Amino acid sequence: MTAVERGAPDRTEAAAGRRGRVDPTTAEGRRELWRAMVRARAFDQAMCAHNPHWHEARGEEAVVVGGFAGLDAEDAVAPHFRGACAVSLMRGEDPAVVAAGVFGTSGSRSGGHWRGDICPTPGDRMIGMFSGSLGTTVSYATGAALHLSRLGGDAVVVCGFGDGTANAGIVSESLNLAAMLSLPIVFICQNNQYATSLRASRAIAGGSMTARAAGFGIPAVDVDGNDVLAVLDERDRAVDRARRGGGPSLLHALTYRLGGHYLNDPEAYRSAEEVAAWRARDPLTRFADELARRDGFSRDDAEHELARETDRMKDLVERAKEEAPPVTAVSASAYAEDWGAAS
Ligand SMILES: Cc1ncc(C[n+]2csc(CCOP(=O)(O)OP(=O)(O)O)c2C)c(N)n1
Ligand SMILES: [Mg+2]
Repeated sequence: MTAVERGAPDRTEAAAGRRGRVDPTTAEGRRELWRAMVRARAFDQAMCAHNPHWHEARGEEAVVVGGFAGLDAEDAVAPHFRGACAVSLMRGEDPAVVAAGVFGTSGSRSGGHWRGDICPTPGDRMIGMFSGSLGTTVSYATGAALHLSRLGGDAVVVCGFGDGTANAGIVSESLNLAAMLSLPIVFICQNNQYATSLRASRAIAGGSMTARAAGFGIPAVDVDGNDVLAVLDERDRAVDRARRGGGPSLLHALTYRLGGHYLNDPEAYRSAEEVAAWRARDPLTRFADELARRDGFSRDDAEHELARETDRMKDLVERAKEEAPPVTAVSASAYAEDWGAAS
């Protein structure tokens, strides 16, 4: 039985004639994706320079950008924590505000009351990591999809989670609910092949997340997670299905974490050769080569753009770090105004 048969509003009509907002068949669309990847890498590397606790997403930009580009403002997003700042930037957030949210300084959306530490402040229709408990975000995203399905219209949710997070029980509960209620949600498993030091190949029973999704009756595909165009293509297909009332889909995007789990990770669990082999498949280099071939965009231009953007991000991240909120701000919204008088 479909959601429409259960009495939910018919999404088919609302979705008629809709297309993704980034058109990768045009040079302009491809450049837009490239710029988003550059911003993702630049912000991430700027954070590495200023935040010793940072969990970098270097190497995973194709999943993040292809997975979350070109959505509408009405769509909700719930990215995996690694790479979530890039999604915030794609939603139009000012990088200085994203950085302030990570440091919990005065320029943040919360005015310094909330600190992201390794991920951005939640934003408009952006579900963040409210707790450090992995998998909870997937359930919030599923709840958001339930809400959107009841509103009518054709808005969807795109929700990312890591290969380690895939094993949290709440992820299975969420997949089950999404399938049973035919919710408008696209799940993206961002498989960077490790959960801290544990290899995904030794952790995911049933072969892969694609196989697991099939068990829930959710259409699922494996996609090359280092190819931004391939990810976007499958993501668009899945979004289109959700907009038309076809329910959830899952993309399993195989990629690789080029950096450690966090900055000072000794990485004793993998070899330098393995990392080097994947560095040769760096999604930015790969896409720059594609742009050179298809659009005459030179490799020099690509490198300059990345260097310039990284310098810009380093400056603004450094400034954000220094803007400490006033000490009085710490308790400003912790107590009722008359707390002092009442005691
Ligand atoms: C429920 C829960 N279990 C364990 C942890 C500790 N932890 C933090 S990051 C992480 C690895 C997560 O792996 P994955 O989902 O693949 O994301 P990645 O770090 O590879 O991006 C773990 C186990 C946690 N935060 N929450
Ligand atoms: Mg992982």
